[in-house]
Amino acid sequence: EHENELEQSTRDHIVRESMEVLRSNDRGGYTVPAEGLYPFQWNWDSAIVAAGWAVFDELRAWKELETLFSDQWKDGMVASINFHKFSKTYFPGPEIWGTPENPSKTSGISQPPVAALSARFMYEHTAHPVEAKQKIEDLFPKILAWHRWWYKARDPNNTGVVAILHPWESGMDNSPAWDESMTFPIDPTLPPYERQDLTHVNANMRPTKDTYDRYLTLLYRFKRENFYDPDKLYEISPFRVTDLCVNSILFRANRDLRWLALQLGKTDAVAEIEGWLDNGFEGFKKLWDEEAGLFKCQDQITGKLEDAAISAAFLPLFAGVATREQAARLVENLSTWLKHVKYSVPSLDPQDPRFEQLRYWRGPIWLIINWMISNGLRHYGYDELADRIRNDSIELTNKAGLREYFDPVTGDGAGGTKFSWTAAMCLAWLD
Ligand code: 9WN
Repeated sequence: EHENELEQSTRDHIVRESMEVLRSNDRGGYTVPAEGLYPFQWNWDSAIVAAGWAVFDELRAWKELETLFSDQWKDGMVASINFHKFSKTYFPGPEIWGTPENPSKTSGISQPPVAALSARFMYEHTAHPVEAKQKIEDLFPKILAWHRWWYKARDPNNTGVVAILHPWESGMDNSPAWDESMTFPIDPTLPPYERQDLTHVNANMRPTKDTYDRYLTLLYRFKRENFYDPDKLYEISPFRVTDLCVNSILFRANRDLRWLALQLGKTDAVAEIEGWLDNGFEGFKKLWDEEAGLFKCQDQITGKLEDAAISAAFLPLFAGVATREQAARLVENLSTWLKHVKYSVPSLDPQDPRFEQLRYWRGPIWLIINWMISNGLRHYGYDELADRIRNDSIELTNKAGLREYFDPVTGDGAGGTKFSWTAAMCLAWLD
């Protein structure tokens, strides 16, 4: 009894703190991921944060998505970063990206398309259905245009799965899944640059200099190529990978968009989205590694499956695209991983020699990925494992606070502090 009360008061404290983090990271219509470290509006962060706002301020939640789509490109792309106000605490900022469409106001690449998920979540949980329906009416064509962009710009050969052309597009920047595809030569004419991330967090928690040189090699190449013209980028990019994170989220987002289309009676759109789902189901088959019992990312240039087993291998459960048999193999693998670390879910198989418990997407736990995996496991009936991930996530935030990510071995917090999407997950998922 006493313990329950204690637990309740800790939970109340986290909820209050989470609301406080969103309020203090609010820059008027959009929320920054973390003060200083990430001073602009990031795409998938923002969509997740909208679900957090929805728990205590619906109007503000809709506003988050509206602001995100206010900088949508004419061709439908929604950029990874929207630079609403000037800041010099992040590199590369608008002066480096130099995109054409909204002069210097966004980056020139995209990020995992979470928006449809949040829009559905908000519509399903609304206390004001009439107003919410209007919001959905306005947002629907914009989200649809963004999904169309993914297929047109990033799957011109209609394989059912889309490419990312930069590791930043996956949201899992320095994942070992890109190691083999990030071996193209570094541009020898790369202008000298100064990283800002290292002024905020320890170097051992961030990507290396070599990795940053390659991020920038791609950026400058895309900028030279007729200012990020997506029709050209797909052909010329030395990095072209089928990413499990973007594709699982896109698949799930299509299911949610289809649901929204049904609410709005948009039958043409329903048929179009069903076409994407059917193709997507076929496309995912190529990403299954039967021997490993895992999904893998694929280098589209060499055709090889990437060897790294990463947390995104479990995201097809969240998408709902895995078969029952595949789900059973995934669960077997995940259970083995968890024998090697204290907390779930590490971003890389802890048995991989490249595993680093603190370096960003090469080992640490990210709460948003935990939410997706746990949600997927529950959908396939693996409640016990889903609960384990949820309980670990609660323990991590109780113990370490609303950090950017967490050490799977010690449970310590790492990266940025007062982190918006971690706060949003505490509000929308863990409470
Ligand atoms: C580059 C904001 C973003 C997240 C990404 C995460 C990190 C940026 C960076 O921070 O990426 O987009 O500079 O490290 O990898 O997933 O959206 O939280």
